[in-house]
Amino acid sequence: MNTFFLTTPIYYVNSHPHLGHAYTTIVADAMTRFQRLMGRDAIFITGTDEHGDKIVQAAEKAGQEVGAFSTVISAEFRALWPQLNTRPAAFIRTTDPEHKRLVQEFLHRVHAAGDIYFGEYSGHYCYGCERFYTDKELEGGLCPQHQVKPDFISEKNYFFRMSRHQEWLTRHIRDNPDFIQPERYRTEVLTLLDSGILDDLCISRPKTRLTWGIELPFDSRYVCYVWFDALLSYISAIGGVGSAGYERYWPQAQHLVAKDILKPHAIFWPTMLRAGGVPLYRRLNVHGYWLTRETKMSKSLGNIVTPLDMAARYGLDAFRYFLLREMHFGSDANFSEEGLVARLNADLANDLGNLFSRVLSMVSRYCAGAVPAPAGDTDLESALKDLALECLANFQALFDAYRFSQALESLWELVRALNKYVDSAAPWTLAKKGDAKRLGTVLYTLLECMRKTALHLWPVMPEKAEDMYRQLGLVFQADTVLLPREKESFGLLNAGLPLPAPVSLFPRVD
Ligand code: ME8
Repeated sequence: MNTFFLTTPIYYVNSHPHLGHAYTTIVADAMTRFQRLMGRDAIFITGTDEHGDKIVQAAEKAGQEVGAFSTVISAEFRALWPQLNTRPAAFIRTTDPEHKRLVQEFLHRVHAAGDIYFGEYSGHYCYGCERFYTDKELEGGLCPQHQVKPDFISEKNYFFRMSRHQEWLTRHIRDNPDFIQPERYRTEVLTLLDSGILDDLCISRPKTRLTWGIELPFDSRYVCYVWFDALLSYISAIGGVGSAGYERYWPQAQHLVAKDILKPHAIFWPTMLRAGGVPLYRRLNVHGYWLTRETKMSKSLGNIVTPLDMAARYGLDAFRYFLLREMHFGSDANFSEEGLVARLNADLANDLGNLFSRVLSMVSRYCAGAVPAPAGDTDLESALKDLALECLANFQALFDAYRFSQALESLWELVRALNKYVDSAAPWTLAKKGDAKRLGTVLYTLLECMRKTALHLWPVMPEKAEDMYRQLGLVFQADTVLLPREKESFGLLNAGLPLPAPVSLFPRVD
């Protein structure tokens, strides 16, 4: 089946959505739109992660009951996505009853299969990370992530026999180079596995310490560890194991996360799936951090960028474009408003915006506002068309591989070539000479390449792409357009089509 299924992390409700969350969800949305244009039945899902100590503490700090607190923040995430023009097919909360049922069924299955045992454990527990640290892992006695002293806790708990899965998981990652991408994260996971330190995973918390969680089906004195609960949301969101949604989408499942949660996705999750008798996901895609002034953006550090402020100030699509263009998927990137404005002016106002306004105003002036008919290519057009097809083929291959920045760079190679072509073909001279045939060829070639450009930009800038289509006299219909043919042929734009009066698409920002 030609399906595509992508998940974002389900975000913790201990803090308000910020640029980091917006980036992952916008990437998921752009990728899903791209796959739809490639002809696939493509969806992405998102949601909120609501159980565990971290959320209880945030609710206490806010002076609210934890359930009510989670509902409010979860609703904030849910309301944000349409405002960023991202369209998840499902929004899952880990407090949803169907999700709880799935987690309990899954725990029951793994327990019955003998992969869960009861044992004593002591260690340094960091509430921020929701995990135990060994002496060796601490840095100067502090949690390496949060730089706080963990509590030393000793208690009886349930453990998942994760260590027994080390061998096949290592083999699976070795044999399937695509399983974890980009390569550096695959290497990181293999290095971790090769060091042979895969422990069993503590998957319970005694209710004496934490009640805000899903009760273990085989011991009502305990709730489930938040990660064992959260990861299963990827399956409950599509209806649970065996459902129609599961049959349709799970075989193509891909995950999208930042590097902070590489280990749970690369190690906990595949071993959980194997233990529960569920086929593994296909691919884990890992991106880097957005930094502000060289440090990771996070609520505790107080250097948050609010996505809606940026969208309101510079336009949503310009913001989406910036995020995908600026970050090389896999590496960290710096966020600054100066950087955003510079890109907006250079790429959007100058390169793309100028191309549209120059060409459209010439069509309006020289061709009575209708798409002219082409009449035979010269070497100039042949070279331009070769370049266009090459750029579009590159764009498609790179975008499909999550290399968004390079994909857009490739598309801009075309945009810049089109601007150069305007200069060298000089339609104004042809108009003055009364060479209607050549003028028709030049302007038609430009309009057709602009249509292709707009179409390829739709995943990243949906509203602007639709505006561009309107400017070209067309109505954008995502479900009827397929990208593959666009890198092979020209001429889908019909001559004679009347165009509306040109408007400025990307005004400069000062
Ligand atoms: O980890 N740069 O939730 P979370 C880039 N609930 N991306 C960032 C970012 C930054 N500075 N900050 C956050 C959790 N993100 C768990 C996930 S999944 C079963 C459970 C994005 O709210 C990025 O996608 O801490 C990162 O992986 C995620 O938010 C972490 O969100």
